[in-house]
Amino acid sequence: MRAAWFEDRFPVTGALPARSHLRTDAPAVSLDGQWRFRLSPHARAPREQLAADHDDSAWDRIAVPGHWQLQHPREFSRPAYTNVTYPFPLDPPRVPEENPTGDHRRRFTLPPGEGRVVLRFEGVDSAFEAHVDGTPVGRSVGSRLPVELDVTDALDPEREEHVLAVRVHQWSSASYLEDQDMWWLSGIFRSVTVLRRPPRGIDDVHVHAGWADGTGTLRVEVATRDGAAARVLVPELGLDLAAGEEVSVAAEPWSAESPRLYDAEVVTPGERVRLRVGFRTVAVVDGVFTVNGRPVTLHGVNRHEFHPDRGRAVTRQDVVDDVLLMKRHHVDAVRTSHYPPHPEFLELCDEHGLYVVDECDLETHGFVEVDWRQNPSDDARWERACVDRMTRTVERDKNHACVVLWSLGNESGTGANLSAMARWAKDRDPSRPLHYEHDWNYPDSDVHSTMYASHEQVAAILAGDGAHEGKPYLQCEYAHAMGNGPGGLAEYQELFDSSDRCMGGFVWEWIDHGLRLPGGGFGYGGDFGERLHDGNFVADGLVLPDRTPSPGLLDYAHVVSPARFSVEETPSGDLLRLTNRYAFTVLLDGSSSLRLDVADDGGLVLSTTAEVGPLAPGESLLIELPDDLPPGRPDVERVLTATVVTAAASPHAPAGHALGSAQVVLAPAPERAVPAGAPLRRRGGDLLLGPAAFDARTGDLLRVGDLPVSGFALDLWRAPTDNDRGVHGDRVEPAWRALRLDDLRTRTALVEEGEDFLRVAVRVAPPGGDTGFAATFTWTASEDEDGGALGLRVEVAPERELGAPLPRLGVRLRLPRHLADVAWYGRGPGEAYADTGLATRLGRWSGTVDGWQTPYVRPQENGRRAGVRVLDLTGAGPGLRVEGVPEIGVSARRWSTADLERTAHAHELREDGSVHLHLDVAQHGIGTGSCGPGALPQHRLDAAPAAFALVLRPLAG
Ligand code: IPT
Repeated sequence: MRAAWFEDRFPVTGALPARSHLRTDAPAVSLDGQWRFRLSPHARAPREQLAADHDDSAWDRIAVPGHWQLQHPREFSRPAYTNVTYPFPLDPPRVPEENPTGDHRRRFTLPPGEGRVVLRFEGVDSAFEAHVDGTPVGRSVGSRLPVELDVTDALDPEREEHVLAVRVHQWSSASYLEDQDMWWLSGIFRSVTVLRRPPRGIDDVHVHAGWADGTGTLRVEVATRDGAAARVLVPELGLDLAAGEEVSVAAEPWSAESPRLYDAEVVTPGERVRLRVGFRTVAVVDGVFTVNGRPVTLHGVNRHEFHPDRGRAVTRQDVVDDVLLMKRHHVDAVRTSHYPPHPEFLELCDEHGLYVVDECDLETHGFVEVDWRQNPSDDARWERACVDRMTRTVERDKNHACVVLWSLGNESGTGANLSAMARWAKDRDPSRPLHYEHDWNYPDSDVHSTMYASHEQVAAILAGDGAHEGKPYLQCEYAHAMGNGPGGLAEYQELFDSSDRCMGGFVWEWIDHGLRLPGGGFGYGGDFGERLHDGNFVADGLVLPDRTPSPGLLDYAHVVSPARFSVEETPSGDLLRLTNRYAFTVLLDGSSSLRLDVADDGGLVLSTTAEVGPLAPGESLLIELPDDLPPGRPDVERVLTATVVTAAASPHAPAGHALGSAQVVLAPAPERAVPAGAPLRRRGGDLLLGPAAFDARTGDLLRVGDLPVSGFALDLWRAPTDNDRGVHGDRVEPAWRALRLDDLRTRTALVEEGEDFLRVAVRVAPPGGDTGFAATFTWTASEDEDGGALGLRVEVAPERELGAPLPRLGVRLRLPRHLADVAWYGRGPGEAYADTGLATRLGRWSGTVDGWQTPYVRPQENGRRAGVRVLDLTGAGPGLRVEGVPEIGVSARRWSTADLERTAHAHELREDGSVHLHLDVAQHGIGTGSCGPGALPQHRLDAAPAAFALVLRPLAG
């Protein structure tokens, strides 16, 4: 069979030369809205459907921009997710017969005025041909790249309303170049516009705006029509220049910290284009990445475009939401993984201040599965297609101050076509360094970039392993934010900050791509009937699918906050040191101030603003304690919280926004005594000890006060997190499964009735083996007016070396469901594990059991509150107080660990009528093993003899 047009390696016809995305006063008509739509399972849909007068009145309606899989899912065309594997045979450039094809039709009227008529498509996935009034006007590929077609000659002068028919094929040669880790979703998913191109108008603009030593330089090249002359106006700077003329001018620089923009216009007799100019210079100097002459560390995220209902058809509001959320959380850089974003995203990054690594729409990752045979990156027949993609990326986005690097693409192996792209980009735009990660000789990259390098590897690189020394070092992806986590952020940041040669990193990734399921909740790979898929690997963001910040985002915000604190030991005790991590911005100069709060057992005793500052970029100061601090008391824990807060509102946050915060314990809590002294008594088959009752035969805890308790047991398991599972990284779950830690059985070895204690010894072990754990629970109690208190000492020891860390070390119990409310003094308000929860603070918090759950798209261990000194569980009935000795980790949920583990989606978790309370002295760290290193050695929970204690008290209902 003859190849179809879209199986040509470079099938683009009729496209106008690529140019910038411009704001112009030339008339235009948006074609966004409802179109007619008909889907066919193959590419051979009747050609008549493209004819001007074809009757489409019975067709479906479809929203453009949009994906058809999300609006008209059919058995043969539904959302499908693969990470690396192509969902079709590797037979480049040919594609299978099964090629869903959507015909899209609508009527349109012309924008007023004279001049050529151009159709601009901002993004069509993956190949399309367009017909105007029945005449073919062009074909294109390049899903996340714009294309313009001149349709003037096709317009039927007899018609008042013209007819546009667009046939879109899901699969094409281009699909081989678009193997990004995301949903396969097709259609006209970005805007379509009809443009009038006025005579003597402006074809393109190229802004060159640099900045050094207080002076901006500006030159704007303008391509005009019909030989028109162009002027460049920057009223605020009093500039009125000819196109191409270069000036030096005293201007404020642009940076992500201070995104100063100047409104400008380019004017010809036929057209006026509005620009926003940011003066800035980026350069690599002696292996250091600099902006306006200063070394800059990027605190970045990888951003896919995503919305749970609309897929990659994001609205301006979605884009605004992302930018503001990022800024609020101190993210200052975005890698547009792995394609140029919605064009307005870059306008917003200019305006609000985000450094952008603008990545070309190229990924051929799936060829790795055939040892990179036939990889398009290294086959000359694909060169034109590759270079065309780079051209369209650079031409579209070249005028944005925010774009500080170009990236050739992602995970496309190595090859000559990448070099051709790099040559083209360097030639066209020498002002920006280039990035490419996957050729580890870095012939085409100005930066030494890695993905998911462990802390150890990063340390080795920064210590100067000799390789690529002239290039700044960047982790273009790290800290895989899948499910609970990522852990290890603080340690990465410490490394990044240790060397100017490090230009920072980009967390993978910004948002969970969970698609809303018809019945509610968010779905992932496999939920739409795909046979080939990569499950929930698509849900690996710092925000949940609905953009709720996950605990990982709060941690990241803490770690990359510009006001950074460290604890310093001094002769007068531990103090906090504040460092200004901005590159340009002065702290504590009136635009921000340092607030100090002192709390005793969580109760505020002093709140004051420190009279310190200003603090220049890079400088630090030791924070002294306020003079008017009331004397401490030996029976309370005293904590200082220092926070740098803004004085004025910004577009992304109200006044008082924290630029960084930290705590230091000024006086530790006194040691908490484990209650003792109350006699053990027998009543019937029960043993009574202080407020508690036990089963005399089994030693099981039955009641604390009036509160029934069941299922008390040693608790060593957790529902594995995505990072425990480690699909693409250091996994710990297989070892846990091999040890059968998820299936432990208990034998009660001893129930010892002491005079004032009850001791229960158990052996806990998995089936099939001869190794287990010995645990002893020693219960003691005190009696006093308010009902007394029950103490528990736990001693646990593995019988042998396990060869793996333990998931958790603690106890669990089941409580009645009325215990719906929680109030605690400990770290909060959010969840925390050994290497996460960096943003949590010691304080008094309250909430609910339901609110304690973090709805990770795939259920897994979550919601643990750490450092809990005291917790009250209350509701309509008797309550329970839990005290740590001195502190404990707590989770409470309405389902068991087993249910949490076996449920596939967050919305499918069902309460089982109890509150399951888990109290642990430690859990294994979280790490980022879903793609990268597991928990660092210092965050491992090694199985070794351990002891801990806690206190339970009844609370009146
Ligand atoms: C890396 C990809 O670049 C990225 O697109 C994403 O897939 C990420 O991993 C994991 O979510 S490739 C990885 C297998 C090293």
